[in-house]
Amino acid sequence: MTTLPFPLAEEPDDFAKERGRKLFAGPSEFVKGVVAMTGLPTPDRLEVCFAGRSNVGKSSLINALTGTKGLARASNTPGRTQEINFFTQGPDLYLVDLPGYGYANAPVNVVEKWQKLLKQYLSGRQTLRRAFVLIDARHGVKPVDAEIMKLLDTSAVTFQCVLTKADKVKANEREKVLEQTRAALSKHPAAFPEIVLTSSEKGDGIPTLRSIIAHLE
Ligand SMILES: Nc1nc2c(ncn2[C@@H]2O[C@H](COP(=O)(O)OP(=O)(O)OP(=O)(O)O)[C@@H](O)[C@H]2O)c(=O)[nH]1
Ligand SMILES: [Mg+2]
Repeated sequence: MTTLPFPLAEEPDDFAKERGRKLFAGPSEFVKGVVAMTGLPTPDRLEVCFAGRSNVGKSSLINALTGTKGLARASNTPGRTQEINFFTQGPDLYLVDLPGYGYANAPVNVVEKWQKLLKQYLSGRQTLRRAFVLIDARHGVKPVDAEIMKLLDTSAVTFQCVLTKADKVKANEREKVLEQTRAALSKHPAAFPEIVLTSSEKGDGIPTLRSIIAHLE
């Protein structure tokens, strides 16, 4: 039997799951939205960020992880989250909601400004332990996603692929997307070798992702 590269992350055992649950049982709060590196909060705790195309479900995932509806604004209007938004999770963690990329109607100067800020953030944030790159489980890795992964390869941080909206795909479609995603990830040295399948709507994969975050050091 051959082992597939980039397997789906397994469900954590009870102990690991409990650690994740505990971390996210604490309060979460919006800290600030940032448009320039100078505005970043003091890097005094561990940090993880969520990147992905507009509408992929970044804000919804943060809401699901924290169990706080409406903490990160989720909407039907792509491109709504324009700033780097910082949230605390308990006293020791920042969750960072990055602006969505690949928004077709964004003016060129806006895109350039955003890319510059993202680059600076990803390469210059010492406390950033992992970047989660969200990919729509219906669509797989698009060229804009591959661009971001390339950028992550050159920054110091490991990225992990999270498939979103699992509730919207049938099993056979899911396998196809997984295959495509694995092929795309295998081109990126900074990719963490496990994929997390999630549904913010149904809660699939949320305890797993909580546990992954709780075990980062
Ligand atoms: N069915 C389903 N819908 C979801 C899921 N996650 C997000 N959505 C929907 O997808 C849309 C976009 O979600 P957001 O969380 O706002 O996406 P985003 O990535 O933060 O978007 P931007 O901030 O514009 O970059 C919303 O209508 C959500 O309700 C999911 O797991 N399942
Ligand atoms: Mg958002």
